[in-house]
Amino acid sequence: MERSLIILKPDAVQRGLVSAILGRLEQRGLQIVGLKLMRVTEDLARKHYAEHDGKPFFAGLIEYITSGPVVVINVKGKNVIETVRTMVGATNPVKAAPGTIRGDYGLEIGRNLIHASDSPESGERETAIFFAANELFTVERSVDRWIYE
Ligand code: D4T
Repeated sequence: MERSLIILKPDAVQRGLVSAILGRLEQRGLQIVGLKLMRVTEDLARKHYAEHDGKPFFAGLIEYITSGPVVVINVKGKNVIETVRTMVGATNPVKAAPGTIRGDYGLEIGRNLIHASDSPESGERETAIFFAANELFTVERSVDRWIYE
C-alpha cells in the first residue's frame, strides 16, 4: 500500500477548481484517507520543498505555496504514486497532456495547480509533514472488490 500527499495549491483554491480535481480523484476510485483546508507556513514550505533550496525558482515557489489556503489530501492504495502522478501530468502545464489536471487547467509552471508525491518514500515523508496521525483514517471500503481485482 502506498500513500500520496496531494496539495491543491493556492491557485486551484482561488480558481474554484477544488471540487473538479477532488471529483477526478474520487471518480477514478482512489481512496481519500485525509483531507483539510490549511495555510502553508514558510517553515512548512521550506521543509516540503527542501530539495529545491538554492535553485533560481525557490523563492517564487515558497511565495506561491504560502500565498493562500491550500487543500491537502492523503490518498492510500495500490500504486497510488504512479496513478496520481499520471493524472496530474508534466510539471510544466505547457507540456502536460490534455486529459491531465495540469494539461486541462494550467498554463504556466509557476501556477501548476497541484502537487503529488513522486515516490512511495516521499509519500510517507510528506504525509508526516502535513498530517497528524489522528487526521488520517483507515476505513474498509466494500466497493474495493469492484475497483481492485
Ligand atoms: P510539485 O513538487 O509541485 O508537485 O511539482 P513536480 O514534482 O511536478 O515538480 P518539481 O518537484 O520538479 O518542482 C517543484 C515545483 O517547482 C516549480 N518549478 C519547478 C518552477 O517554478 N520552475 C522550474 O523550473 C521547476 C523545475 C513547479 C513545481
